[in-house]
Amino acid sequence: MTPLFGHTRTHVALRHALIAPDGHVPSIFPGWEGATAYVQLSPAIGAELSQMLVVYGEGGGMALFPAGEYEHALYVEDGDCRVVWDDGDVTLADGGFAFVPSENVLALHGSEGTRLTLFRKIYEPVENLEPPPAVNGHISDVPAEPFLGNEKARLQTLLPIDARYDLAMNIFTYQPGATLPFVETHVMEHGLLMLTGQGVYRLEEEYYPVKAGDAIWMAPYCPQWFVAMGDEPASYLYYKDVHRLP
Ligand code: UGY
Ligand code: MN
Repeated sequence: MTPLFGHTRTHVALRHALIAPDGHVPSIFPGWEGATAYVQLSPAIGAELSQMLVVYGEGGGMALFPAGEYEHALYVEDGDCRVVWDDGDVTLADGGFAFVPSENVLALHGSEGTRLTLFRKIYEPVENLEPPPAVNGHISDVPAEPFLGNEKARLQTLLPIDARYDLAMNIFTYQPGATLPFVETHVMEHGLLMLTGQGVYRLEEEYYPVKAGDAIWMAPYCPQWFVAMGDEPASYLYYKDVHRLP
C-alpha cells in the first residue's frame, strides 16, 4: 500500500531504528553483477553490525564480499543462492542459511527474484580459541523450542551454540497474541527482519506497529518487547552478538 503522502513508518532514533521498506534506496558494490543491496543497518547508524537485503534481478547475479576481518551470516527468504567461499560451496533454497567466517572471499550467486538477508560484522578473535568453522542448514531441520516454556512463542537457533561463534542468528515465531514474556534489556545488540505477520514492537519508550519486510535495530541496552497481532503467526529473523566478554 502506498504510504500517506510525506509519511513513513520509518523512525531512526539514537539507540534504535525501524526501517520500513517504503524508504529503501539501492546500493551496488564493486564486483557485483545483477544484484542490488538495500543496506538497512550499518555503523553509519551507530550499529556494530551491518544488515542488508540483497535482491537479484533478471537473469540472476552475484554479490561479492572481499576477504578481511568481516564474517557473514545469511538467510535466504525467497529463491535460491549458491554460496561460494575460499574452501567451500553450498546451494541454499529458501529457508536456507549459512555462516562464513572472516578471511574468506564470499560470492553469493542468486537466481532471478532471490531475496536474502545478510548480517556482517568484524570477527572478535579470542586467545587460544579456534575461529568458528563455516556452517549451513535449513530452517526445517532446526527445532522450534518453546521460549521459557511458552508453546506459542518458539525460538529456532540457527547457528551452533559454541563459544567460537561471536554471533547468533535466530528465528522467533509467535502465535497471534503471544508476546516476549518481559521487556528485555541486555548488553547484546540486535539487527532484525520481520519475516511474516505483524505486531507491535516496543523499542525504548516507543511502541511501533511492524510487519513483514520491516528491519529493526536495537542498540545494546535498548529495552525491547513484542506482541504478535492479526490472523497469522508473526516471525522474525534476528542477529545477536554473543560469547564475548564485555
Ligand atoms: O535473544 C533475544 O535477546 C531475543 N529474545 N530478543 C528479542 O526477541 N528482541
Ligand atoms: Mn533481545
